[in-house]
Amino acid sequence: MSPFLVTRTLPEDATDAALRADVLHGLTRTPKTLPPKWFYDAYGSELFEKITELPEYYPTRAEREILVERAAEIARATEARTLVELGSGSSDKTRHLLDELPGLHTYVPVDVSESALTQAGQALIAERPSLAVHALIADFTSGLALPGTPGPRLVAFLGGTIGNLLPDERATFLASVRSLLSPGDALLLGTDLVKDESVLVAAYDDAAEVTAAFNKNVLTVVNRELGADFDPDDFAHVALWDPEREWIEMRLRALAPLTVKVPALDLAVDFAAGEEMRTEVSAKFREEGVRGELAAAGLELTHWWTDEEGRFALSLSVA
Ligand code: AVJ
Repeated sequence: MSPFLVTRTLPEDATDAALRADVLHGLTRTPKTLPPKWFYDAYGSELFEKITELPEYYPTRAEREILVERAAEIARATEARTLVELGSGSSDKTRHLLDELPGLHTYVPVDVSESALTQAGQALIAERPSLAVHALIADFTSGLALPGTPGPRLVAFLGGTIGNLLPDERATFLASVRSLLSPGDALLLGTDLVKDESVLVAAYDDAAEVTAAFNKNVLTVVNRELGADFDPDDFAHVALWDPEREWIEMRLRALAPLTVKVPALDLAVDFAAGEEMRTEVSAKFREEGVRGELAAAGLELTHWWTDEEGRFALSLSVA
């Protein structure tokens, strides 16, 4: 049986320090913001799994359709011996890829969640005893170092999560991914595409209100971790399409004037009635935009695949 290694490059207390910094910064600026990465505690991750099964939330199904359809082609184009997956979570969709990569030697899932990594890693090892798994507990948005595994390497960043980054953050992120790649290596990137506003808004404001619960869960996370006294019922879920910037924004709107205390930060924050706090940006893309952002980071787009309905794209690019 091949080894299952876990390397932590993230200090144990990094998460706590980052949450404090994000909440302090986000609640004291105008307009107020909280970054989307804090949605994903155990309950938030469960809610996200539910979102992926909603009739309105098409991205997960569309991306899986492309992966199933194109996995063999991706394997032929890359001949990858190492698959690095950024934000691997449960490594669910990755299985389609793993099954089609006959020469694969090592799988490197990268995530901030140690529990997700160990669970997914153990399961994979059991299914594929010849595969080496080297999990990295790391924040892939800040300076990643990869283990010395055999090339060619394929770095996968799926789910459309790149859309959670603002344009300047995307540029920094893509440049840092580029710096990990040697000649012959490739990046497989999942991007949700611009489409009809009603389809986009419904995907982020579903009838069963699962996304509303997911959005409000960030308040529960801040309550638990920093002793804050947010009442989720004081806020309404808002999802809107910004046609200039071509992104969906999720916000929480205060239903009445209120003051929230955050004891761990020695902070009291006032909300005006109707005040909206931004909790997520989910950018939607076009082929030319993706090609341009990749090129700006020194990556050349070589393949562009969409689902049958043209809702979502996977792109392959090389250094
Ligand atoms: C996991 C970041 C791709 O932006 O669509 C789902 C998260 N937010 N519903 C997305 C999300 C609201 C999702 N990503």
